[in-house]
Amino acid sequence: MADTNSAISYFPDIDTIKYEGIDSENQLAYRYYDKDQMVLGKRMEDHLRMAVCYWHTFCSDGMDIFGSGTFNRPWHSANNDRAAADAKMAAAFEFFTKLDLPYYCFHDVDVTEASDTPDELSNNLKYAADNLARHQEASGKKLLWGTANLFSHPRYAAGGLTNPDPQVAACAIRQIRDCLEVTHKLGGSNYVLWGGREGYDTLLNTDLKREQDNFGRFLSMVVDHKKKIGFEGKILIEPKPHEPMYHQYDFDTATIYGFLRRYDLLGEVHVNIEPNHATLSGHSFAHELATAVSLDMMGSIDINMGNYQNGWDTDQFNLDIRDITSALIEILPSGGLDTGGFNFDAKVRRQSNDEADLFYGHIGGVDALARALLAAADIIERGKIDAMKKERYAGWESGLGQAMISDDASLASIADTVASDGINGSHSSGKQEYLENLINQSIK
Ligand code: XLS
Ligand code: NI
Ligand code: NI
Repeated sequence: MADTNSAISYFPDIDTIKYEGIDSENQLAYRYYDKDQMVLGKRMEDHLRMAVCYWHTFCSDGMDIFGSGTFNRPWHSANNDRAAADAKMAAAFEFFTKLDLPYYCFHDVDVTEASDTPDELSNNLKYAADNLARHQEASGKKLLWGTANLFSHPRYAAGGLTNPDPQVAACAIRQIRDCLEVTHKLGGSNYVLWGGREGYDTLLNTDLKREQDNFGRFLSMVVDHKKKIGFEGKILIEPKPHEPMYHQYDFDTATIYGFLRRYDLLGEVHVNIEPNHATLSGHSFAHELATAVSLDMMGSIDINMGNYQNGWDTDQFNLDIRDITSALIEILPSGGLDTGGFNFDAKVRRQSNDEADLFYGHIGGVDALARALLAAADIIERGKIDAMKKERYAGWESGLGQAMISDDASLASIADTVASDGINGSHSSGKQEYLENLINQSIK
């Protein structure tokens, strides 16, 4: 059994990160994130519900496809055994505590030692879950979501739930069952499915209809199981258009809406949106959030950003305050994130091999979110964007607009109005530049 009160510190030179305000010169301090500050009637911490992810920060050794690891973390060891998993967990909870953020997220394989068989993974996950529960208890940290990794093991090369081989799909289902139950036991707020290999590399070997039908059927079973065990969190799908597969079925929020509708799962499954995945699918972060809100699908956010010059998932800490502000004004008016939160699905660069770099990365990401939250609140309180939108659509609230959307209206009745009333229509300004300026004015 792992000792959760271990005296070893993995970050001995770093104290708990505190709010010091914008004039601070301390690079290990927050300038904007003051967790108790009230914003739009809620504490900052409760608005943002920030989480640290296990995989990029504690599992990665900096390996990329051209070279091996560069990080040499003190909690890593050559063999991925139980002692290594225990050490990694101790480092992770020390880090969550020192950052003073409330949540974390994990994949089953992030928290367990290497497992050769599905059976071993189940047992190792049970052991890890007991340790996570003890760490949560000791630190007060909470689980934002758990997920099963159905993309790293070679058996999942052709997918998990959409695999052509039923035996592989059964292994995926077992992993999901186990991880969903562990997430429930740990009081998780959500359970995520990211279909990294649910898709195809070539249509020449792919039965698209069968794979999607299986995906829909098995996802319904996940929802049934969630209800059976009494898990009250949300089930979330994380859209991404491609990478690692050439095409992924969960392409974007709108595609997932069509899928859920087809398999009668609307209202049962929501989305976990990631800015870098949004841009890979040709959308902005704000577009994906606005779409999710309009379709009642909003779940949670994996906060990060891509590099504007290349076309892959670089998972950088999102420092683009304007981009985050534009996104936040899409979700705050409808009450914000509910069971969701902001999970830092972001990694430090391969050359950033000091443990302090992990802090710098997160501190930048936390402060960008806090600053954008303040800006978004200011925009909402000033009310000018909302007023402009209301005015723009005011015609639909009375007279002709109401008549056109009433049950008696038909194509012909509407068309005839134009001739009889001498309607000509007019073009009024969309005020785009005026609106864009308002965003910048609120960023302080
Ligand atoms: C990869 C995804 C992944 C999910 C969790 O691109 O973002 O990290 O969030 O499996
Ligand atoms: Ni993600
Ligand atoms: Ni990603």
